[in-house]
Amino acid sequence: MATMKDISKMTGLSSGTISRYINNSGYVSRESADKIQRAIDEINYIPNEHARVLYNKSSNVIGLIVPSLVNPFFAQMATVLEKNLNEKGYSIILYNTNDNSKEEAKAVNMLRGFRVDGILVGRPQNRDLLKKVDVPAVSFETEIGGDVVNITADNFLGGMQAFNALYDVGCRKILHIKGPDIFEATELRYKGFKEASNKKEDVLIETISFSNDFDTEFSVESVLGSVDLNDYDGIFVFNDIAAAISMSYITKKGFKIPDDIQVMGFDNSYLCELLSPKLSTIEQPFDEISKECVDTLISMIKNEKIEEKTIRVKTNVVLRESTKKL
Ligand code: XLF
Repeated sequence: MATMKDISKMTGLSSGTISRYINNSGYVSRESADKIQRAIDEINYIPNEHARVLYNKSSNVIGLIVPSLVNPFFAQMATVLEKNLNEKGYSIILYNTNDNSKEEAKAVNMLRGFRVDGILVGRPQNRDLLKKVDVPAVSFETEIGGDVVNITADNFLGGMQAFNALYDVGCRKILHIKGPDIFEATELRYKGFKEASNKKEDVLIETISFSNDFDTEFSVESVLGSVDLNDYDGIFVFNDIAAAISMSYITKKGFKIPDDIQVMGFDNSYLCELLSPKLSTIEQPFDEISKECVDTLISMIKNEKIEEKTIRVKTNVVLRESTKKL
């Protein structure tokens, strides 16, 4: 493996000059810079990142922990976050935990070992560990406490919007397929949905739960098998991927969407446009959430004062084909 010494030999320049060029940490003449770069290209030199981190006291790397990569919401969030971080000069190390709290704890500790400048974690579970983590940390969607900032869609508002949207298109017997109890976001969606439904007297509401988010072994029969779909004219599902699974089940059972049953998801992931009929949903604005996460984390890294510990981003109703036209 090529080293700085090799570059020094090839260029006749001191290791101090070469180190300043590589770490971008001081003056190097144009002529020396060109010589060094030519040598780097010739021997395919890759800087030792560990040495660079020690030298610069910063890695310009952010640890990004997501609970799922099969759920399009988190895949899309990871994509947007990476793009926004790259634009600010940061790279990422990505961990997927499959909603496993032990894997999440392992990821947090590994990232600290890699000396990342900050951690972004989606739907976290290890509150105590994250509260005492010694690098700036931002959670997207779960309240952690301590110095960890929480940036989230306004899930309570989203739940209310989902109910009102279904009510406005005529649904009066609505089933809510709720997310697992351990997800703070979906509990809030449920509470918002309930609160909005309490304001109407001519509507019947029922709730069942998925015990986990979608994984590749997921069996929809085990959740919806006991439901008599004839009892409902509308279904609000806690996220888009679960809505997609529910839609295929409803169609297989011979019901037409939206004529017999109208369906509303949550996320506004890319999946909505790919389904047939296209899924009406509540939008969690990816770009805005990601931008807030990145700007806040970078401010924390720069030791700037953070005024708000929770930032809620407004959700929006997006009507497509799985609900009737008004
Ligand atoms: O944690 C919630 C549940 O699922 C998250 O925001 C999601 O909506 C992503 O699909």
